[in-house]
Amino acid sequence: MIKFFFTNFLISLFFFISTCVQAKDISLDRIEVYKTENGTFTREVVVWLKDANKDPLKFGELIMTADMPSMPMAHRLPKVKARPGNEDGTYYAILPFEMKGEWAIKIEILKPSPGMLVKKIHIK
Ligand SMILES: [Cu+2]
Repeated sequence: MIKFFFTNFLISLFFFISTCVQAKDISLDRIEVYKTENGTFTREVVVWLKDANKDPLKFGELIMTADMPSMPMAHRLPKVKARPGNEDGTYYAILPFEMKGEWAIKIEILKPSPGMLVKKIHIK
């Protein structure tokens, strides 16, 4: 009887964990753009990501890039792997924007579940 309950518990736990991992609702809580020492329009982009439970997204793997909505195909920024910051849920990437104006930041989530977030920002 105990074994039966234990097995049942393990099965429920497994389903609970797998549902959590597969949840796709990772959200962008905040984005900040900081000047750097390199190129005129090179900026450090910091994002605050939240998981499905609205907690800071830990152990995420993501790639960031950007383009200008007003100039399709004109720019080809590299795809930069973001590094996690000290604060939970923060990820950093340095992007070499090429001019002033409105840019769309594309955040491609690789882990915990694939997804794409896009946020428009202004480079001054
Ligand atoms: Cu442009």
